[in-house]
Order: sequence, then structure tokens, then C-alpha cells
Amino acid sequence: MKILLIEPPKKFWFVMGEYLPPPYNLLLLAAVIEKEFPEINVKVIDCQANRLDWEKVKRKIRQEDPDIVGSGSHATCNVYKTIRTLDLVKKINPQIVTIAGGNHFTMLDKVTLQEYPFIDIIVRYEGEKALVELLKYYSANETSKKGLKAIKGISFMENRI
Ligand code: B12
Repeated sequence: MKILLIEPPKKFWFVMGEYLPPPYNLLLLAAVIEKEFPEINVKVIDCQANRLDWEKVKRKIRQEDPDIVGSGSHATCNVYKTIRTLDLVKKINPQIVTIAGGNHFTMLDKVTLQEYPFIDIIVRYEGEKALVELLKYYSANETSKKGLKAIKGISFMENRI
């Protein structure tokens, strides 16, 4: 199984210029996945650090051919970048499971899932435990909604999964 965690292309923050804040959320989650699932191939794609624009990230996703893509937004001002990333992923391959996380999606999980049908799952609050459970679920090739419902800290639309 291959997982991509994507920090979307975004503008430099005006306050700090070209300072590159590392995407702590994704780096932390990648470290947890590496520790818990040595068999899973996990990569973080930091579009800002690698100067990837939307065309380049699209090519990168195609080339990596992941099973699951996760993305998050540090602040609400960047939420549409995450949304655009997950939309792009689903357009490339509708079979890829898309996951969003972070404080904005935690508070607005229901409305986000309603507005953006290309987002499969929202992980609420701190994501480590829920993500591990989700990966256990997908690694076992589970498809039952009951299995998904048993995972604490996630939101999804029952009629879409
Ligand atoms: C450090 C920090 C910064 C640093 C960022 C450094 C960096 N490397 O990213 C700096 C100073 C650059 C910064 C800037 C800004 N920040 Co700031 N920042 C924080 C702070 C204090 C900590 C964030 C952090 O690193 N947490 C540690 C990581 C590990 O946790 P996390 O990001 O929450 O991720 C966890 C979960 O959310 C979840 N998760 C997150 N993403 C994903 C993705 C997936 C797929 C999954 C499964 C789970 C998941 O799992 C993660 C692990 O548990 C928070 C306040 C706080 N205590 O949270 C504010 C905060 C996030 N910042 C905030 C804001 C507003 C900003 C600015 C917009 C400020 C401004 N007015 O310009 C800018 C935006 C910069 C930009 N363009 O991106 C707000 C966001 C509120 C909102 N909804 O918009 C917060 C909440 C502060 C506040 N209370 O107002 N910030």
C-alpha cells in the first residue's frame, strides 16, 4: 500500500517571506505510519519546499500512483488548497481514498463533506490514532461500513463510502 501526504502548493506567508515552515502535521503523521506499518510506503510531498505548482503536483501524483492521499491545512486561509489537492487526486483516480485533517476540517466536518464529495474521510482533532486505525482497516482490505464506523475520530458520508 502506498500513501502520499501532500502539503499543497501555496503562496509564501507574507510575514515570513520565503521562510519555509515544515508541515509538522504531515511529518508527524508520516513518522507514526513508518513506525506502526513498516510495510506501508509513505511519502510526504511538500509542494512549497519542492516548488511544485499544480501541474507538477498533478504529474507527481500520477507518477506515485498512491492508494491513499491525505492533506491538511494549517489555517483556514489555506483550506481551499487542500480541497483543490483532494479534488485533483479524485480526478486522477477515483479509487484513491482521500483524507483531510486539521483544525478547520475538525470544526467543519459535516459541511465540508457535503460541499466536497471528493473528500472521503475527515480525521478530526489529533490524527495519529484515527489514522492508524484507518490504515489497519484499509490494509485488511475491509469494505464494511461497520468497520469504518467503529473508528473513533473520523467523519464520512455513509451513502458515499
Ligand atoms: C506553529 C504555528 C504556526 C507557525 C507554523 C509553523 C509550521 N511549521 O507550520 C507559523 C508561525 C508559521 C504560523 C503561521 C500562521 N498561523 Co499558525 N499556528 C501555529 C500553532 C501554534 C501550532 C501548529 C502546529 O504546528 N501544531 C503541531 C501539529 C503537529 O499539529 P496540527 O497541525 O494541529 O496537526 C494535527 C491535527 O490537526 C491533525 N491533522 C492535521 N493535518 C492533518 C492531515 C491529515 C491527512 C490527518 C489525518 C490529520 C491531520 O493531525 C495532526 C497530528 O495530531 C497553532 C495553534 C495550535 N496550538 O494548534 C497556530 C494556528 C494553527 N495558526 C493559525 C493561524 C491563523 C496562522 C496564520 C494564518 C496567521 C496569520 N494571521 O497570518 C499563519 C498562516 C501561515 C501560512 N501561510 O500557512 C490559527 C488557525 C486558525 C484557523 N482556523 O485559521 C491557529 C489555530 C492559532 C489560533 N488559535 O488562531 N502558525
